[in-house]
Amino acid sequence: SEHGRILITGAAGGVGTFLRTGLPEQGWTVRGFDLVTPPDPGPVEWRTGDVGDPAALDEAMQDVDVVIHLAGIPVEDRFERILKTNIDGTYQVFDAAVRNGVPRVLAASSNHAVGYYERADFRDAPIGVDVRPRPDTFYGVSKVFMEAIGSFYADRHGLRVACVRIGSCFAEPRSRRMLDTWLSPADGVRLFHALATAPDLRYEIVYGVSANKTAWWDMEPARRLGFEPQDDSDVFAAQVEAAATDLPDPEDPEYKYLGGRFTTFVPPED
Ligand code: 15L
Repeated sequence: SEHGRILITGAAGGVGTFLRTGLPEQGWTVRGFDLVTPPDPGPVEWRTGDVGDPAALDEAMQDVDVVIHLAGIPVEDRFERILKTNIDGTYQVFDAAVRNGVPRVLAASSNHAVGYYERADFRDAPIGVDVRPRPDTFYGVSKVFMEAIGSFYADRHGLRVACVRIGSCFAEPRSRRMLDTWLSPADGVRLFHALATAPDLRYEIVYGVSANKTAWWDMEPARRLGFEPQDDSDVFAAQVEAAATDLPDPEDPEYKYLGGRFTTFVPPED
């Protein structure tokens, strides 16, 4: 294909499904990797496997130009489970990329790596990508680890790495908070396509949100790498407001913190 082959880990998941659907139209050959094959894989190659299995990753990474690493538990969970799937799994993916000569890894970090920052402190200027991490969950801690190993492998091995602190990537914003944090599926495809092709990428952390009127995250680092968001959550504002069952109380964690209610989540018992 025009650009080459992208391997997407976690390709059966929410963001994975948006990307494996949209990236072929941008000129990529897409190979999906996940624990399961979805009923509707679409125009992609597929490998079934676990990110904890180095041999499965070695096989999946043959003839791959870019890895998009999405596989992982997407919400808060017990530390042992986050450790295995998100922390060790992310190590395995980065290590397999270097071992197999894949030059570029784009990894799905999250707003929850910095979820304890307070909106009230960023009224005058958006929050930058270089602030100290302030994870709001063990899940967020695993994303800080992802950003750290990405930096280490970029410096040590010359791997080209972008870590995307994704906001809320769903078909539509599902809550008032998501009017700020929404990344439309189409903008998600645009963002990962830009990062996959940016010639000068060495190591970057970027935020991943659409051109929302109420967003308060610095999008310049992503724009410098070629991302031009086209969507604005504003078109859903009336619908979201009509469906809301609470008031936008600035002291409610949902509105106070960048990570919203993740700041109050307690990992589930077995
Ligand atoms: C995330 O990191 C989660 O994976 C996703 O399910 C959303 O909850 C999103 O953040 C968010 O902050 O809205």
